Amino acid sequence: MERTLILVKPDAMQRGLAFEVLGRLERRGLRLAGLRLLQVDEAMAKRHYAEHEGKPFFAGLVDYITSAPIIAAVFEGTGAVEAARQTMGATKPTAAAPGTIRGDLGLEIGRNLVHGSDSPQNAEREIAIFFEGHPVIDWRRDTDRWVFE
Ligand code: IDP
Ligand code: MG
Repeated sequence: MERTLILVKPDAMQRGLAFEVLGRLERRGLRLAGLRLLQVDEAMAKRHYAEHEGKPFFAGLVDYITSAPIIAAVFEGTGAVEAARQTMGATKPTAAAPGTIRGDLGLEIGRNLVHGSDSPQNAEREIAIFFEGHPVIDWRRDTDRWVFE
């Protein structure tokens, strides 16, 4: 089953939207397999966002993601990466479709509430960063057959 790494970013934590974000992904049908509340430090932020190192927004991005505790979650399901990104909406909230997390709840690109992996390969890389030494649980829901064909 495909897995994706979701982060509830500090703005969503500060605004009391953590379970609004997670709930939308859960209601989509994705199965929660891992969950952590943690404070990201600079080293972890730089490792996670390595592809953006050198870009003008990189320093601000590291400040943002380290500014408050976050929730890291692993969700799994058919096409989990694409499904989660669709439910999240476009990176820039004012370009994100209504009905998406970012389109309904955000305005600014640097305050866009949620992270989701952009490929199954990156999901595995990111899960290794955020769940090293922490359980990701392999389980079956009784309702799986009503969600997965
Ligand atoms: P994604 O989160 O939709 O995958 P990426 O392009 O991977 O988008 O960028 C990672 C994060 O960096 C974004 O979610 C956003 O928080 C931040 N970011 C991206 N571009 C900008 C920018 O132009 N200004 C400020 N922050 C940005
Ligand atoms: Mg990205």
